[in-house]
Amino acid sequence: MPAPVLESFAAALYQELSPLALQDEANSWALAYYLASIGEGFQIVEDLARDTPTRPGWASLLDPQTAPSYALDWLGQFVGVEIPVGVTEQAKRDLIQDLAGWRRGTPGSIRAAVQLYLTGTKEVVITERDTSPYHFEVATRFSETPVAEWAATNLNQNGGAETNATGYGSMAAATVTRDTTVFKSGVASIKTVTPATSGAGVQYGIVTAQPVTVGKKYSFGVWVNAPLGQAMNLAIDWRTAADANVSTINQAFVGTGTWQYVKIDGATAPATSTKARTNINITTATIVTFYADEWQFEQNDAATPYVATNGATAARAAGTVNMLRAILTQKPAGLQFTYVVVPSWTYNDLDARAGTYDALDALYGTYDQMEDAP
Ligand SMILES: [Ca+2]
Repeated sequence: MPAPVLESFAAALYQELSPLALQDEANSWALAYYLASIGEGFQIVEDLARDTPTRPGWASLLDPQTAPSYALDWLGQFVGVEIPVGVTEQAKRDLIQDLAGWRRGTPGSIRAAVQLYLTGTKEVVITERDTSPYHFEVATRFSETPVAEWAATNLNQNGGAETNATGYGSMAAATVTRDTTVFKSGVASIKTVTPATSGAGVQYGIVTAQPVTVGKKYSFGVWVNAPLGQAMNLAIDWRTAADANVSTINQAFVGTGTWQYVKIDGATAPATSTKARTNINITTATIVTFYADEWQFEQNDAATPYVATNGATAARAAGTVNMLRAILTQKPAGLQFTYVVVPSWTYNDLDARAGTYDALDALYGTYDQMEDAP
């Protein structure tokens, strides 16, 4: 048996006990192994506390660039920096180094906290005193904000089929039932068994309408478990108030033999449409069984993560993953705020949200003036 490699604390202990170690090699290094296990608990303190040729003991722990990663959240407390969830190790080091906590309560610190989760140009617009002196609004762009942070309302009132199959209908004589043996989440999914008819499948929105507004963008996302290689189609079927078809958006996909997420992003509701059906169907003349779960139809530029429904529409507020918490840790005490994700920053886009931006209009005649404002 080889001798164990002793770290500094155990090695020092072994040195102290060397008179007892003469027979250690003949005894499979029993003493060395014993001291190695004792030393393990002390080694972490030894590493931090020991003087080095260039620095005194404990110095590395109190330096945000050299502190071990496990100590960063603790170190942040010395300068009032609350480390947000889910940021990289380097971002944590930089937050502490920048003394972000010393600027807490300022627009700059709120902006920086939000930007940790954005991509691209990471633009953040903060509108102070937007509805009262004690309220402000934080807005970020759709294109730079993770879709999980977007607000969403699932217009499919039975997206998970957790209680029944209400609202789902058959296309081309397929058999549509609720199934509790195969599901993506919860306890059930929607099971469809097709006849050998292309176009057979399942749809939602006949019994329980999914209302739409002309000109607005809608997205359809759903998890489907269909046989490997099966040619499938996803569709949004726009309907008039009298339930006549206006037009249909199709998106082909192929079954994978397991659960896969398929979607149609940002389709605009055409003129005369008042509601939409959402469909999943086969495009071959084959008898097929497939399942669907976490079915979501929403007014959004892109499909966002599932908002669970079970008998009624359900909504998720913007920023519930990370943004709201990030703003909470940085905002001035006593102030309230709203977080929104908006399409873009053209002045017309902002102006269209007149309820929020009336005050802005009064202050700044043009978008450029607003941009240049401090
Ligand atoms: Ca389910």
